Amino acid sequence: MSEYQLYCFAQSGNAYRAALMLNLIGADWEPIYVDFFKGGETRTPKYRAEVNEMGEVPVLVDGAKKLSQSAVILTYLAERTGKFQPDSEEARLEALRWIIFDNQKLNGFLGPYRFLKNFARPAGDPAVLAFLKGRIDGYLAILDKRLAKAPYVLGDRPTIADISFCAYLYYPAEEFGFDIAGTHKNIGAWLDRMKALHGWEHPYDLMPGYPLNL
Ligand SMILES: N[C@@H](CCC(=O)N[C@@H](CS)C(=O)NCC(=O)O)C(=O)O
Repeated sequence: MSEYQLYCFAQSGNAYRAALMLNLIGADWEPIYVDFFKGGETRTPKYRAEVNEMGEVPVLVDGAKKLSQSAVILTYLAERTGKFQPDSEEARLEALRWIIFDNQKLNGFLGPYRFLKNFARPAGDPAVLAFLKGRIDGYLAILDKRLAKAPYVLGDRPTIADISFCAYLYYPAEEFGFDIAGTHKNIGAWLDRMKALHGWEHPYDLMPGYPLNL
């Protein structure tokens, strides 16, 4: 058995953060497929009792330990391996500041936007989508401005803050109806830099469940 197991599915950008980190650090890991769409697995009493009481992916299994929340998983793996770890206490707090912004704001809005547009039945209300899109545009501008200053979120080298921000940003532009990399040149160049890292893989290749058969 691999050293780590990750509960995940291909369409989850939240899970992609953890899967990407595992691949970038060269960890020995395997995915455990969670049937979110058809089986509603995250909402079953069994999943909540045995895997994650919060009813979410990703969940990282390391022996007897089970960790959820991608920010916790990224922090755990960075502390264990020293890889993608910010290099001072000040930098660690700065990374945490951006990771919380990412979780709550940028990818916190992009995830539901993409879900409502592609997967929700009935499809998302246009007024809700317009509200989310307005917020997303504002958050993308903040990240784009930040990345105008340095190649990575915290400076000259990639850290867990960068990996967190990758969550939904490599999914196809058609799934959003707008082209993030094409319209935000600093984000586009940064996504190319992240993609060039050894071990990078696209979420649809890294996690099971694509294509989706609904
Ligand atoms: N802040 C969490 C968000 C996790 C999350 O929302 N995961 C979604 C999938 S993308 C989920 O498992 N949802 C379960 C449900 O709605 O039942 C993280 O970063 O790990």
